[in-house]
Amino acid sequence: MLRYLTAGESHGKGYLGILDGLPSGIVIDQDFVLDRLKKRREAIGRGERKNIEQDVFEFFGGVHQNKTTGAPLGVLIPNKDVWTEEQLKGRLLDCVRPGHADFVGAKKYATEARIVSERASARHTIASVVLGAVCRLALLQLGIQIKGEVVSLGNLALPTDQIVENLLRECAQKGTTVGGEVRLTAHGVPLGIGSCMQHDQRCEYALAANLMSINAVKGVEIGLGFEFCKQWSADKNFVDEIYAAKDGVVRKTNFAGGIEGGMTNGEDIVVTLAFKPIPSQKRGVQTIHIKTKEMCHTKYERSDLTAVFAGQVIAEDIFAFVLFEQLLKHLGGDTMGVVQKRLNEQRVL
Ligand code: EPS
Repeated sequence: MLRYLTAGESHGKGYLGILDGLPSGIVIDQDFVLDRLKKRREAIGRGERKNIEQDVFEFFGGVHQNKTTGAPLGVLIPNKDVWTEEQLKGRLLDCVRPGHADFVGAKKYATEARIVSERASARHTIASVVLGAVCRLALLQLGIQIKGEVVSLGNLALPTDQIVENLLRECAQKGTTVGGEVRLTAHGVPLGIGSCMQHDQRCEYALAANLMSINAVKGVEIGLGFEFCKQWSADKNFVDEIYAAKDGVVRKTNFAGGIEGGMTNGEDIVVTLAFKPIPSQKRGVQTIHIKTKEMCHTKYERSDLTAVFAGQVIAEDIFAFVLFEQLLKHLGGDTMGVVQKRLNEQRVL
């Protein structure tokens, strides 16, 4: 079973990640992983934190001579913006920020909102990106490619660079933020991963759960998703008809997003994610002081204008984790050699 855990806080020492259940023999290209971190850090719409952090990592076990050994893979990613106890106390977030974990978390854990927000911060995805990037390298080694794209920002579909720039400038001027959609595509996943036999063996189960876990994601669609209902027409059937061709079977459409009956069907896996606008608003929003219950406005803290572009990087790598996890669940194998051999057999189906 492939699984991962992270620990760490946004302004603490840094983050730890552990990825357990990897086969041996994944070739680790450290520059590739660093580039994923750079893409996350420098994504469009990020706040000033990107100018402070370097986002470098160090493996802490599980890798020898640039290959996974089969042992749990550990990673350490130090923060540069580390706060002292005094700094934490000076930034208590008593006027709790709606939309964040502040109010619920402070009540639930009987602590300060700031302490909760430090862990709830989307910065923990820095560890998910490193671990997901390792899975992505494994998928590449097996001939499976992943792609991500921002397909909408605010209410605008397929925004051009100019539209993005204008929209973000407007957000900055008005002190607000914007959400959007990210589409993920995986090419080269063989037929038959996942199962129709139990609810928790269906491919969508793992995809939706993992991708919904990303901060700011409020919706996951597989294939046509909600458009299956919105685009209804008595003249269309929205099924991916099957044709016999010289070299196998062909589909002319992929409404199902590559999954039928909970199993991959050999077509591209297509998943779309909805990211909400980041709830931190420069212009402030109505709330209460958590201790006095008096009404107040949230205080502005530096924040991102949109999570969508950084979210794309994060989502791609978590998508890689889910696909590799599903693949290993189905094929098994302690070494990449065995995984590759079994994958080749699977591709013949
Ligand atoms: C983030 C760093 C944070 C936020 C962001 C994620 O930095 P700071 O709070 O120090 O400016 O920019 O967190 C959120 C947007 C959020 O809502 O949690 C990072 O590196 O990912």
